[in-house]
Amino acid sequence: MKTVIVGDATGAKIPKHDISLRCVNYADNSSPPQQGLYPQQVIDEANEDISKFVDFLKDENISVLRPDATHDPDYYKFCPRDTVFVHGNNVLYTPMSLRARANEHTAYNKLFESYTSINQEIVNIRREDSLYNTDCIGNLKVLALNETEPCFDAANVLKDNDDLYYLVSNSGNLKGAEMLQQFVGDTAKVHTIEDVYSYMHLDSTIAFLKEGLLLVNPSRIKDKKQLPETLQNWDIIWAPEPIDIGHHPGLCNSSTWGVSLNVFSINEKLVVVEEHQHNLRTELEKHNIDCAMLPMRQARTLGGCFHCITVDVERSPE
Ligand code: DAV
Repeated sequence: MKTVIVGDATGAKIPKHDISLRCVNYADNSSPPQQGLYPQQVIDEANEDISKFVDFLKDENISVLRPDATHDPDYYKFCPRDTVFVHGNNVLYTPMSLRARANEHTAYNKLFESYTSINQEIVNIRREDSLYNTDCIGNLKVLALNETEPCFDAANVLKDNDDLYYLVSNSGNLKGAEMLQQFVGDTAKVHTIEDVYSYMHLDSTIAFLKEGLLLVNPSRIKDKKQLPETLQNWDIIWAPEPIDIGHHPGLCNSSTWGVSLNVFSINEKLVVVEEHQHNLRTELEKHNIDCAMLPMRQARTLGGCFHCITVDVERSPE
């Protein structure tokens, strides 16, 4: 049985405006919205949809861990995938790109206390102004992070057993990939993916469905050759155009792909998909993958659908 962490929208905030928020989240030249809690309706709807998802996981005999209820986040605890990287018995709280997320690991680290064999490591970095390159604002070709120190969100990484795929983007620099390689040592190989997508995270660009089968975003990857060599002989499902579910007015942290491609795989034959993505469902069913269609109404507002709001701990409690 698998164990999964599922995020919580309680206390989700637009943080204090600073150079990190401007460069990492708003490099597309839109301005950050006013600092403060997300509207209560956004938080309530997100938590209602999360409850349905949690019930579904429990019905599938999956144990669900939730973030520390007493933790009041500076940003949020909605997307544990962004923060927590699990590899075997090792948990790495990555050196995240936003200053407001520097302490986000405190929402999760108690969850692993009962796993005596799990080793947790927190990477602290300085996040000085020199880490951020303001030339990225309005210019996709310039990335937000300089190479002054390793910096990456855990969601810049996807795992296929001992091959780790790392997106170099506004939320992950090359030094971060080197640090990740050092962390896993010779137990795994880090493959970088570059010049594919400048913004946040890898999980709206590719999704692993099963060994040898990949779901790929054709608006970002036009040719297999843009993938690391180890993935070039895989079968690819080119994802159909997403259905836009919209977002709260003035508050948007995700493209439409961040909803549709952001599927959560229960096993090789079953994935959780946002309930409006019927074209995607048709494609997946052609490959004998069933889709549980569930709501996540605030996925674009808060910047996360079923993959982002989870982390597979990949082991049973002892
Ligand atoms: O496509 O806007 C959404 C964030 C995924 N963690 C996108 C990325």
